[in-house]
Amino acid sequence: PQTVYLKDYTPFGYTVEHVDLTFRLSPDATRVISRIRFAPNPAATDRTFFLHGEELNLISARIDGAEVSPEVTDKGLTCEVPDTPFTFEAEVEIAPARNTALEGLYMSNGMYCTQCEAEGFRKITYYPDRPDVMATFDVRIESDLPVLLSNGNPGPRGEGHAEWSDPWPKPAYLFALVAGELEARSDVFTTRSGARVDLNLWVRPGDLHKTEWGIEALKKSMRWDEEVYGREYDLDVFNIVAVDDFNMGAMENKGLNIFNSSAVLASPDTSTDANFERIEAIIAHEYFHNWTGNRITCRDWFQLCLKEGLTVFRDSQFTADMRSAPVKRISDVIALRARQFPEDQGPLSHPVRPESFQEINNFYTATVYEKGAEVIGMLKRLVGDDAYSKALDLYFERHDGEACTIEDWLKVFEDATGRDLAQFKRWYSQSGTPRLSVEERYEGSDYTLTFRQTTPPTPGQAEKAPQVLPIAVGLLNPNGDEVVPTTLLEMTEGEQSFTFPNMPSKPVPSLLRGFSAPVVLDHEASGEDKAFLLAHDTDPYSRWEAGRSLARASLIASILERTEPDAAYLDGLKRLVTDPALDPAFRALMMSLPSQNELAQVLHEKGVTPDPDAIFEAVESLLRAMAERWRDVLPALAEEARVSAPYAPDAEQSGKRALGSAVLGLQTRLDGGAAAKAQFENADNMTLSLSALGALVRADAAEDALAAFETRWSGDRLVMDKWFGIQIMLAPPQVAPDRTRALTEHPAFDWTNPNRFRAVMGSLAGNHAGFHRADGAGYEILGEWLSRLDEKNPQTAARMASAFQTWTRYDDERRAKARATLERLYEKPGLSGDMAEMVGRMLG
Ligand code: HT7
Ligand code: ZN
Repeated sequence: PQTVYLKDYTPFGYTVEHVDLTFRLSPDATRVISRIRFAPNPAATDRTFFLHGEELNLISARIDGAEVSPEVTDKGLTCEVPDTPFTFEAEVEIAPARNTALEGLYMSNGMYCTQCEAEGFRKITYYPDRPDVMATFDVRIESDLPVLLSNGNPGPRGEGHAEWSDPWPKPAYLFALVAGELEARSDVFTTRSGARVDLNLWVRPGDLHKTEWGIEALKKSMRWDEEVYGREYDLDVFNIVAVDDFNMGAMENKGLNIFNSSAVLASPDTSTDANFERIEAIIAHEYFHNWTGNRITCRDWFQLCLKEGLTVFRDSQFTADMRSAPVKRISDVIALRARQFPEDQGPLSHPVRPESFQEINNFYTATVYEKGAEVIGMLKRLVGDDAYSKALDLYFERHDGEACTIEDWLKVFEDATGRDLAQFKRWYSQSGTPRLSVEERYEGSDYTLTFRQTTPPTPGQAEKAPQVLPIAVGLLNPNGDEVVPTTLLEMTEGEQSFTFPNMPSKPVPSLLRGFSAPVVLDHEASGEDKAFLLAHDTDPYSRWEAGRSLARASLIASILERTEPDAAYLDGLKRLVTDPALDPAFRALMMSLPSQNELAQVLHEKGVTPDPDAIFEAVESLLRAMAERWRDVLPALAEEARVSAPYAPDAEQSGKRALGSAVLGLQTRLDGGAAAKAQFENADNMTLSLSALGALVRADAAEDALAAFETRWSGDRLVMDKWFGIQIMLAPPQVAPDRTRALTEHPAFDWTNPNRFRAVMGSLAGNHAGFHRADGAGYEILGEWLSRLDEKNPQTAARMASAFQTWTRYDDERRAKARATLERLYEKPGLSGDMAEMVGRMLG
């Protein structure tokens, strides 16, 4: 595979004025007829006429009506062309029914659909398949299927054909087509300037009862983007389609979003509160792309964070507004530490804006998305809310209709605020997680904080320069009063001190409030200071982090020194968790412990080889101690968490159920599963049913419940994904690999469906001690299945291979077994480029 470099960017030699496409749909022989109007690009010097095209059967090609014979390779075609504007026409044949990679035009349960981001359009027809080539598209679809959809506004519809016209210039990756026997839930949205927009959520017959939440989420998103960002929708219709076979969550195609059914379909019977919240966020995310991604797109794929980081940031703001802002912030930090930190601290580390890649599909990562969003959050903190709004207005005004870069993005902030962002730009080019250490000094009445930042070397980047760190700090008096409210310190040096004068006594610092920068804070605060912050901090994130840090310390001590769980921490936490004045959702978050993966990373950083079994045991014994010590309050907490109103997936009810689920986990450690069994039998919604099932699986007492669940839900693919996943994810580690193997032999293990594959293999990878079982069985199973899936669907297989990204942390025996699995994969004849890049990077 070839490596592509950001520094080599050159514009395409031709602009595209307009594209006409005709599709004659047939599962094994779809004809695609294209008519593309090209003109020499005055901004380019290289006039090579190369059109991407892969897995296409070229039937004929014409330039200005005259037949031509282009030179065709397995990557595309080249051709002699005039040096004045011309029309290129091609007719190709493709086989959607044989497309198992789910890129380009493919079939899912008898329905045609497309996925063109990042480079799927080249599997539909010959085209300059790059995001900086933007054009208007007219599409005609010929098929007897009842529903025929494409981008833009609908044109004439006749017997066996439909036409669509998209007036907004777009890159090919936003092209979409859907055809099938579908039904819609429809609604109408009126924009704030009075335009009517028809909304449709299309699903397979039988799924209509799962569409209400999606349509409501869409309307909320449309209104929010008008109110908060001043962005209105710009077509007469907005279509969403649910598809069962999909490589990722969803896709923001112009006017025709395509969703993995797991990311849009919901009903109280079949979906958990977490599903409802995720769906609301993904619908918002894809909708927000209409401006941040579609109207303003990326110049090249190195700029992916331009649309993804910004759109994740916008969807987080939306969720914070719809639900609880502190709960959303803490959840985002948990997710960042679970997904992005391991990536940034291991062999797959790369900058938010990568400088090279072999396969762009491998860079739809937590770093580009979530760290990309954190970078925007820091920018907003540094310039302030008003300046952020001004800069965004300027961005939309200046760049509407363009394909942009991170330089364009930063320039609007520089122009709107007068700030120099040269140093800030390092957040886009330097990989790795900065570590921030702190020293306190109290002299006279001056209180001084001295910070030091260092970023460990990452692949290809040995030396790191200091980055701009916005550090939000508050100071508390020993009596618990806040003497200095949240203040933003702007750190730009490797080492920097900040003094607070006139402090009557030595305060307790509350550092990095709101997680104001995505760093690891190395602060050796005393146990008393942490307990004090747990009790008194006014910043919800810092309060949560104080508890988290006490839990981490207790767990590390019990792993390394075999100490008993920290009783003072458990008592402090108990006071907080039983405080009725606090939001139940926040209390549930306070009860969650650091993940086993995070503990492994902490040990690794301390120079200790993590033992997954010891980590598992330490977590279990802390939870047992918590259950014992809180025995007297658990019934009242369970009662407090009970919801008597009819089910609603709102923040209030979900918070209560989250608290109830955490409490049930503890109760199960005391009663062996009696309360969980009762909850399972009486549950009238999936949240309660699944939390009970999870508690039973963890207690190894779920046999009957799993059988009953399977009988009830065998006809619902999305629910069966939960059934497959939960019994592996929460299995006792020793049985997890064998259970995984047994489930791969279950008749419903349709492994070519990405959701089902992820439910099984992703859950094995998520069972830390199970995946890293000492005999290497976890590595072997995953390796075998990755190898098998790679032959059909390289994109999904390669993404899942990142489960191995931490393999070098562990002991010699585990390392040898993981290495052997990775080497076997790497040496497999015919391995995809996607997988070769991922495994190659992990082997180093
Ligand atoms: N922009 C979309 C990314 C995406 C994607 C990328 C590669 C291959 C398949 C894909 N499906 C969706 C989704 C998003 O971030 O909104
Ligand atoms: Zn996105």
